[in-house]
Amino acid sequence: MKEFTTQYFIMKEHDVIEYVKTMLNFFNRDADLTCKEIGDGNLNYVFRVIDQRSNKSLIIKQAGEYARISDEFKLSPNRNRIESEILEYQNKLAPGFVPRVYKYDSIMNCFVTEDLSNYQIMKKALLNHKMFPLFADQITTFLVKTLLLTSDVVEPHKNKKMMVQRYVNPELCAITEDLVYTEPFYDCPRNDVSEVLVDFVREHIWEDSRLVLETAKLKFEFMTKAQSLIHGDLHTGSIFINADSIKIIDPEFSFYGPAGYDVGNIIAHLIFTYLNGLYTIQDNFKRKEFLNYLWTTIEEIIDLFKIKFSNSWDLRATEQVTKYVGFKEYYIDSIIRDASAVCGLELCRRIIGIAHVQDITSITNTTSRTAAEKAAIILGKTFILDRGTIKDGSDFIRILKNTQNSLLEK
Ligand code: SR1
Ligand code: MG
Repeated sequence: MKEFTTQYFIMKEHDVIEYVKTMLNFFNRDADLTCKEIGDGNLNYVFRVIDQRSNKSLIIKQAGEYARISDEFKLSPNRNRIESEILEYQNKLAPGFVPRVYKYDSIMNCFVTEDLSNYQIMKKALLNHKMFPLFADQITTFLVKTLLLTSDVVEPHKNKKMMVQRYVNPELCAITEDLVYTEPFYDCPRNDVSEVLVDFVREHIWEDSRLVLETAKLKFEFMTKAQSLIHGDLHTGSIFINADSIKIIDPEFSFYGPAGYDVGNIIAHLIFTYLNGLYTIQDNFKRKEFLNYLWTTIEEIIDLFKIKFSNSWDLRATEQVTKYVGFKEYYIDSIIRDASAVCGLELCRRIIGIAHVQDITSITNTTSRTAAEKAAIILGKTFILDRGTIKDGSDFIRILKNTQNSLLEK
C-alpha cells in the first residue's frame, strides 16, 4: 500500500487508482476503476480515471521534477499550485471556460479536475480539418474577461499588486524567456532546426541585426510589463472544444505579463494550422473552405477582442485616468501591437527552438514541410518587425496573404 500523505513520488497508473480510492471521495465504493496516462504535453503527467460501472471519470495532473520534453528543465513540482489556483480564479472571472478543480494536493504535487471527455483537444480537431464557427466569439470572451478584469484598468491597484506577488512564476517564466525570446534568435545549441533549414534561418533570423534587436526589446517588455494575469501558453493544444463550448486548460505559465501575449499566441497557432492546411489538403474545394475559415477566425478574434475589450472597459473601468479621451484606444492598440510581436516570436520559435508543433511536424512530405517552415519564419519575422503598423484583424490577414502570395510565386 502506497503512502500519499508524507512523501512525494511520481505516480504510475496503478498508483493513481490507489490514490483515487484512498484520497478522494469521488467514485462509488463498488467502482471498477481503470486509469490511463494521456498527457502529450512537454511538462506533466495527466491521468484519466474512469469507473467502468458508472462511467464517471476524472483527471489527475501531476507535476514531475523534470519536464517531460528534456531533463535539462528541472522545475519545482509545486508549480501546479499556481495552475490549480489559476483555474479556480479564471472560473470566477470567466465562469464555465475552464475545467472545475476538485482538489489540490501539495504533497503529491497533483490536482484533480473534471474530465472533459465530451471535448476534443482543438489542435487535434483542427488537424483533422474540423471547423468551429463559434470559436472567435468564445475565445475573445475568455480573453477579455481574464485580461481586462485582472488589469489596473479594473482591479484596485493594491489588490492587483498583491496578485502580481501571489502569481510570481519565475521558473516557468524563465522557460518562456529562454525558449520564446532568446534561443531561437541566435545559433543556440539547444535549438532544433532541421538541416535543410539552417542556412535559411541563419540568413533571415540570426544574421538580421534589426530583427534580433527587436526581440531584445520584446524580451524586456515580457519580463517587466505586469499588465494582466495571462495564461502564458494559450495555444490550440491548451484548448478543449466541442460544437458548443470551449474549456481552457494548462495555465501553469500564468503570471502578470503583457496582455497581448495570450492573443498573439492563439493567432500564431491558428497560422500554424493554416500552413498545415495549405500544404496538406489536396482537394481544392476543401482546402479553400478550411483556409477561409481560418482567415475569418483570425480576423474575427482580433476585431471581436477589440470591440469586447472596449465595451467591457466602458462598463468596468475603475481607474480615474482610464476615462481620458484617447487612452482606451492607445491601450487597446498597444495590446494588438504586442499580440502581433508574440505571434511572430511564436511562429519563429516553434520552427527553430526545441519545442515544435504538430501542425508542422506532421507534414510528411519534406518539401512541403520545409516550405511551411520557411513561411512560418518569414511570417514570424514580419509580425515582429511590422508590429507598429498592425491595428486590426485585416492587418493580420494582409500579412498572411502577402506572404503566401510571395512564397507561392517563388
Ligand atoms: C520545456 S517546456 C516547452 C514548451 O512547452 C510548453 O507547452 C511551453 O510552450 C513551453 O515553451
Ligand atoms: Mg501546456
